[in-house]
Amino acid sequence: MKRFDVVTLFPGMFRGPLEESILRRAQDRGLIQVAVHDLRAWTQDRHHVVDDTPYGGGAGMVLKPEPVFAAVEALNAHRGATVVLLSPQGERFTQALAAELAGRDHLILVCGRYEGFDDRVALGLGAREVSIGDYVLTGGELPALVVLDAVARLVPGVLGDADSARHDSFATGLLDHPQYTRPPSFRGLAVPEALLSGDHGLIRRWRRKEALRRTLERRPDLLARAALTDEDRALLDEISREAAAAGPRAARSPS
Ligand code: JCZ
Repeated sequence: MKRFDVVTLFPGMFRGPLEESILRRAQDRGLIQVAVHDLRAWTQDRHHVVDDTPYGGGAGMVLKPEPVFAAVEALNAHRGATVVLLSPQGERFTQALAAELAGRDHLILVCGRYEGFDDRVALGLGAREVSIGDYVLTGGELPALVVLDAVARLVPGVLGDADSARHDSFATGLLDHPQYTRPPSFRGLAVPEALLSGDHGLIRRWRRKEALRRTLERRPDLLARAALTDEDRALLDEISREAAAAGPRAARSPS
């Protein structure tokens, strides 16, 4: 059983996502345990104050360290948890980090608000600061859900056979190949012939080639790091020869 504790000023933001679909089923089956805690429960004063003005002046408010320490220390009485603070200043969340966190028994995800945490929180709690991407959100709640979802689906048994049989895009290092389902022609657009051929060797090769093509076009950064086979290099050669033959202005889009 993997345990997730979430500390937030807005517990209501977690209800929907945790009560649907795969995360709901994983909890029902006892594969993961998720508890969402209101940070205000760890304040001591009558008005449950969690924020204060920043030293040095300026706009906005900073989360006070005391309630965050009290929450994490209460939830981590046995000292074995990995503490994650969601913050735009954190290390980038990747599939590799999701896999690393999936190996831990207990994660405490702490969601910031306002201008973020007092900087002594990360150091004092030995916490990892994590960012889900280079855009600014209103708080750490949606990032915490992203991390929880990405980690939970890696816990053995959480994905059904149908889901887990499927190779993961970022685990293989390439984007996925295009997918199609019925009908074979839709609004004048045909399903690629190879997929209708019933020839499994042809289908496998077509999929690998289209995965490489997409990755080359959309995420050349991923392609540069991917472990490519000799066949992959031959397929990429085909792709660049096709592109050259089609002419410099030919793009694979309707425009
Ligand atoms: C607290 N604003 C915590 C994280 N990747 C990412 N983008 N934005 C955040 C984030 C924003 C926040 C807080 C106040 C995380």
